[in-house]
Amino acid sequence: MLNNRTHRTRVLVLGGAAVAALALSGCSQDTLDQWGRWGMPASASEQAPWIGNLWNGAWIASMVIGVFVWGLIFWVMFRYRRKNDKEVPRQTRYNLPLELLYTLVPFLIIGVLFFFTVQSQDNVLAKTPGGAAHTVNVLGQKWSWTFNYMEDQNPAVGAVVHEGGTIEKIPDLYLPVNESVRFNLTSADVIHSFWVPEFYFKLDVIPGHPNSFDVTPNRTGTFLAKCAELCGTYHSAMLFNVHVVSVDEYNAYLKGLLAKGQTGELKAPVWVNTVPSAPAEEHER
Ligand SMILES: [Cu+2]
Repeated sequence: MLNNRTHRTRVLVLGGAAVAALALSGCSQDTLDQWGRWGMPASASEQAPWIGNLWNGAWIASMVIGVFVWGLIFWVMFRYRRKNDKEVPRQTRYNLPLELLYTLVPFLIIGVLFFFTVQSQDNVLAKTPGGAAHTVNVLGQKWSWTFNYMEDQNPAVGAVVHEGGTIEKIPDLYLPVNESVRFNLTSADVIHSFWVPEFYFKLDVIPGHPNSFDVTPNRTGTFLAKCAELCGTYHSAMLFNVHVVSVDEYNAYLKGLLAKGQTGELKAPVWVNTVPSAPAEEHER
């Protein structure tokens, strides 16, 4: 009997391990790394760990509580299952200390999560002491983005330059690595949301209510960013590419915009009139 059971357990464990190995061998290292971050992309900013740690911590706390609660449920199910028709347990019962405990413990859990949420929020919204090294004024518009690089104080560029996206052409946003950037977000029409997933950060772009935040990109690369607020018919077209590059490449790119005559700050979208009347399907991404 015991041997049989041991044998069955061994078969189950080996079978489970084989299935797990097969499932995992289909994953690339990237996918495995992403599992380690509970689904988050690899971060690319100095501020991202505040959100990353909050995300990981919340998942771990949820798992611990989940396993504990599932354990209690199954323990009660088996321990107090009906064993015969004569003995029925008392159907009404209370336990004051236990009831106080399960009322207070959730408040404690919420309190801990609240503390870490506020702490992370304060840190990702903190402004760079003495001001950020660069300023980008972002205009959200139906249905693209305009980026104004306020680089008139930057000797390497010496001017305000801009790039405006259209619904046909996704705009590029260049950022210098390891330098702080202040983003000022304004909207020309409806509420959009500025979201670079690798920065673990998004902020609403609200008409009549300028929002701003500072971020320091710390990993070079090209990241696909987007509008994270369902803002209208062509919301799905509101993508933009973020290129985090060296300071030299950043300055060179801005000088390229300067050479093309894209100077001054674009405060109103001139692109709105270019929205085509084509069916929405053609623009789904
Ligand atoms: Cu939008």
